[in-house]
Amino acid sequence: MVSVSKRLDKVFSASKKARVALLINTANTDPNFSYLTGFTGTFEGSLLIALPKKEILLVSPLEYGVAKKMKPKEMQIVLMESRKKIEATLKKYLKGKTVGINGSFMPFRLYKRLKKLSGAKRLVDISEAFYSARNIKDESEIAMIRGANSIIKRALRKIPKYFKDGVTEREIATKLNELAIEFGGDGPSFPTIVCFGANSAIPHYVPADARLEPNSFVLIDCGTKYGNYCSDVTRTFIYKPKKKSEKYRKMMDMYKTVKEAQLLALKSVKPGVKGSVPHNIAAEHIDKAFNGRYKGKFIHTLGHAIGIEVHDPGTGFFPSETDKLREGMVISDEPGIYVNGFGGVRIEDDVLVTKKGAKIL
Ligand SMILES: [Mn+2]
Repeated sequence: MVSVSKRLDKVFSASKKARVALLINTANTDPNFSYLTGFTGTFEGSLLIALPKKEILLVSPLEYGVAKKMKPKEMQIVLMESRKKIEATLKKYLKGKTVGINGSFMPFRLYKRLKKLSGAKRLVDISEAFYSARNIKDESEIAMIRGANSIIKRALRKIPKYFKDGVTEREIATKLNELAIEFGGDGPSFPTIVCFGANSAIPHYVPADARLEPNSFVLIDCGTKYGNYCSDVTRTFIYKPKKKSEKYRKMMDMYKTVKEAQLLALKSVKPGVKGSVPHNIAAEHIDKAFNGRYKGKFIHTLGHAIGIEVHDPGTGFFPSETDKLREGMVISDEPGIYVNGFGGVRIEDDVLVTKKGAKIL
């Protein structure tokens, strides 16, 4: 069960600037709206007034029924029947006040309109307070991320059944998305990446019409949404390996090196350790392997926070990260080696920081 009171506490204790917040959804849902309501679904145009102990949701007739049914106990629902009613409600809570908004999401056009309509003294960006609240996941968030992981991993275990000579990257990507939905996912958390052969050397490749050939890499980076939360997992396969070939041996050298880097990084994760440490351990391992054969071939950072957004605005495993790891953070552990013209290997799991160390979700 989502504890909205605890989330409100976390946000307002991190916000020095405002004691009331106003969030609005556009065609997209503000991630912080999801955080403070626990609602899944769009709620387009809905306005949320958040106070330290309660919330007022202004909702259109379209979603009034759903909101009534799903609402947390701290929430009062107001139907947006007319402009007058909206204005009166906004004024009641916001007039003359300093009001916190999510500056990372609210369009400037709406900002101006809402400032006028609410009579607020000023609107200030408190997105940092939301980021700091969302950086440490609560139990229900961890349960959702775990669910999103188990669904996508089940799809990834099944996908090799569909590998065959001549199948295209697009076909495999489509199948993967289908499997994730079949297993309970709410849709991809980002466009699925499938790359065959040398295409796997491009980390953010877009699947196209390349056809699968024996003895080549299949790299799949994918995730699903589950109850507002994301997973982000990468697996690299070798299709129909020719075990005596030179190419196979080279592919396996890369694979082993990446797997070792991932595990070494994982072992270093515990509360109190700087976020840069796991990255540096993985990078150093890759740079030194096989007498420097892969030096400089790990071309991205080791990991980013995961939550409502697939790249959540939290502490990560970056060389420049000075934050210390804390219990309840969820961060990806995704080293890779990319050799242009030959191929790439990336292995990615989502990791929960616990008292005892890292736990793969
Ligand atoms: Mn990732």
